[in-house]
Amino acid sequence: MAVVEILEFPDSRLRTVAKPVSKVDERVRQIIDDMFDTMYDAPGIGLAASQINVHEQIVVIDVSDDRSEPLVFINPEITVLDEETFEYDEGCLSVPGFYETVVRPQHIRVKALDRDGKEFVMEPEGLLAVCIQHEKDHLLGKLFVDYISPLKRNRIRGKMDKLHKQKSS
Ligand code: QAP
Ligand code: CO
Repeated sequence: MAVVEILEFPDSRLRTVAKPVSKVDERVRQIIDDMFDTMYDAPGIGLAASQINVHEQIVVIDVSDDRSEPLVFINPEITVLDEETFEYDEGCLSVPGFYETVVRPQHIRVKALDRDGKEFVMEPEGLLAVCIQHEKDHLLGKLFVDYISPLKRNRIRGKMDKLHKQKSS
């Protein structure tokens, strides 16, 4: 069991674009295990490897109430199926304490590899569809606060900077 440190906004390392995983082996499965330990400990519903300073395309998610449905997405590819959108008050383990409404496509298809390196396709709905898009953004160096107004984003940055200064003094 390894709970690891989660990078927090506005850490510039969160802006790194993740590389695809070329081989799903024991090394990758170790990263996945650390990610689940860290996400369940937080607790959170989704975590991208970028958030633990591993810049490879790995996402873990569990949106179930009893934390019994772990999902792994390696090298996830998202296609938008239609024009419909969905609004959700999103949060992020890298921006703790802040929630903002984000509008995203509602109907998507996701193609990815599982923890055995086997390809699968799913058409997620509701919170799971939101969460996968949020986590895929992390792999691209993007955060949910990028979708809100610069004024709100700068306010959050100011508060996070203050928190980080308090922690380090
Ligand atoms: C991403 O976020 C997500 O502020 C996953 O104090 C969130 O697990 C996708 C968390 C909402 C879609 C909708 C946030 C924990 C967890 C906090 C999370 C906090 C403690 C966030
Ligand atoms: Co996040």
